[in-house]
Amino acid sequence: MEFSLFLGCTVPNVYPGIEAATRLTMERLGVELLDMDGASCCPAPGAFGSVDRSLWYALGARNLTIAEALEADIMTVCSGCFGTLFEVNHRLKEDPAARERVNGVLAEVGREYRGEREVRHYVDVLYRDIGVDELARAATRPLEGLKVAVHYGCHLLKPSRGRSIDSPERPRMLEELIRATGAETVEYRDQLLCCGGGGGVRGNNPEEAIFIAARKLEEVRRADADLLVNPCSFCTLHYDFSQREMPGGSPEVPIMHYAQFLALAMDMRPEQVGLQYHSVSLAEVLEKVG
Ligand code: 9S8
Ligand code: 9S8
Ligand code: COM
Repeated sequence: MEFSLFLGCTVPNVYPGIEAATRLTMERLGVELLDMDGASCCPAPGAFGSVDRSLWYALGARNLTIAEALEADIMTVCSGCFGTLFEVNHRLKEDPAARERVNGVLAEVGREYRGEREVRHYVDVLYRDIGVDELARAATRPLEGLKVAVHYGCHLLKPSRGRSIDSPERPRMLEELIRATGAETVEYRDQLLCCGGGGGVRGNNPEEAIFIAARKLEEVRRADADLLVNPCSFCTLHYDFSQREMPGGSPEVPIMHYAQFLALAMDMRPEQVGLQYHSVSLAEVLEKVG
């Protein structure tokens, strides 16, 4: 199995640990990741997609042509990047007129979108291609005793048209992926709500974005979880950073991307996957798993 690894902006700029975790876990599972030289911002679904659709299509399609040249489907570790690249790919495959317009723009830079590749998310590849049984075998350091709250975010499962990853309203995949590592999952109120930061809200209306994150994290605290695990680099950023920005004080919920969590379960060291750089300390969580 091989994929073109699409990193987006948040991972290389803020969380190189998520990149390391992605590469280390996939290597352990025998999946090869190819570098997408020359890739740009996906571009972000909220910030670009809702402002200028033709720019969104053209830049998204340009990134897709890099994977076409590598002859390998894309894998993303950010749900926003997944949302953009999946939607652009899906729409351009279905709509010949849109494809022709986009190819007119791409011709100016000597590229052509051909619709030959699929776009996948890291957790979807783990869940549907590798499978929880194989993951449980690969988890050589079971994370028993940890109580984990999961956050799905918006762009992984929605809009559900064209996606067949999991139920958009009653998903179970992240819970199953967590349990494969030996950890427990806990439910909390408003679990499927946005982290508050996506859709350009963190940039444009930070007070509201922080208010929503605080509300969700208080529920996570109330459910007695040790940490929150999620599949998106941007949700990770918003939850982790905004706890330093909450006017009423922070609920101090440690945050991890699923790739980092899986890396720990595969017996990798916390510093190998950048956990020492998170703004809410993971020390207690790490102590618990020994
Ligand atoms: S790229 Fe530029 S801003 Fe971001 S991280 Fe995910 S969404 Fe795509
Ligand atoms: S960031 Fe990641 S996927 Fe999103 S739009 Fe609502 S939730 Fe957080
Ligand atoms: C969120 C990306 S992952 S965006 O803010 O909705 O564009």
